[in-house]
Amino acid sequence: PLNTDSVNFITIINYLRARLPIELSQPRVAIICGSGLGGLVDTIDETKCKKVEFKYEDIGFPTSTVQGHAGKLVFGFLGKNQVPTVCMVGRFHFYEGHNLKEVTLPIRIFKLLGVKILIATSAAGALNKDFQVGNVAVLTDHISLPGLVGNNPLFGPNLDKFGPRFPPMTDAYDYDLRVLAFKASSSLNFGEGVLKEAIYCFVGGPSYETKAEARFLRMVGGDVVGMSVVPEVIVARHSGIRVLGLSLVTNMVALGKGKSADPLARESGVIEEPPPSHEEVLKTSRNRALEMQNLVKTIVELTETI
Ligand code: CYT
Repeated sequence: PLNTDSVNFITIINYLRARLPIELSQPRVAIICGSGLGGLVDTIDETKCKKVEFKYEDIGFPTSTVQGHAGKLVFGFLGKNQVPTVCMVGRFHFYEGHNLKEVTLPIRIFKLLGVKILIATSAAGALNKDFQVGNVAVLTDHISLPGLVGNNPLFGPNLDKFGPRFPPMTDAYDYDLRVLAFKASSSLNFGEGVLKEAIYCFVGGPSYETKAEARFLRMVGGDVVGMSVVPEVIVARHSGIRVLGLSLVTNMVALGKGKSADPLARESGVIEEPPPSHEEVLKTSRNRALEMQNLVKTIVELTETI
């Protein structure tokens, strides 16, 4: 198991600082590149300073096991106004078997590096029928199913240096950053309704939701469902990092009851979304990769204004 103690944070920080040029050693923005957003690091502006990459295995990070999720940390200047940024290309998921301290280790590192804003991107399935594949969910709130029953990344002794024992999660998703997301979308001519404010349900995975589970999540107010984002957001908020959550809708989640085998049962509607597949998720991510890149980059540029 990985060492997620504070001493190890310092080891990692020292390793990074020793290899980063001074201009990049205090990034203002951290971006978690979910499925399909890895290409963002190819748009880093290298006129002022070359980007610096670290493979996760070289810096004592956990290593990612999911297909479509490479593993590296990339430091560089993003956008026309050269915002110092660190990008996580590939993240860690609870379902891979990492504990939540491992999943969120990078966020602690970001805090120690001086990061002020976290942009957490991901893929998600839509529970809300008003959403469409290709929409971008701008997270307004979350429901952490694992968290409600004891799987919270802050479980255990509190790290007082980072934040309080009982941090509030009301308004975890920063209003000003959400405004910037909508500004960026209109300046890129995304069209009305492409961005959708949404409540994100975090589930453990790796199996996708059943239809009954999906109806349950919809009933309690979820708009999208996914297997990431929330642990990182909780740890970021604990230490006062401002958070923007963006989830690309990669599939519509099946919510119907399906066909009944009981001859006495009233026939129920059988028109339904197909079961989700990782291929579908990756395909949508690939199709929308450029839009997501441009959106995130434009938001990063605008962070100068808040
Ligand atoms: N889709 C997704 N559930 C889904 O249906 N990307 C995550 C979880």
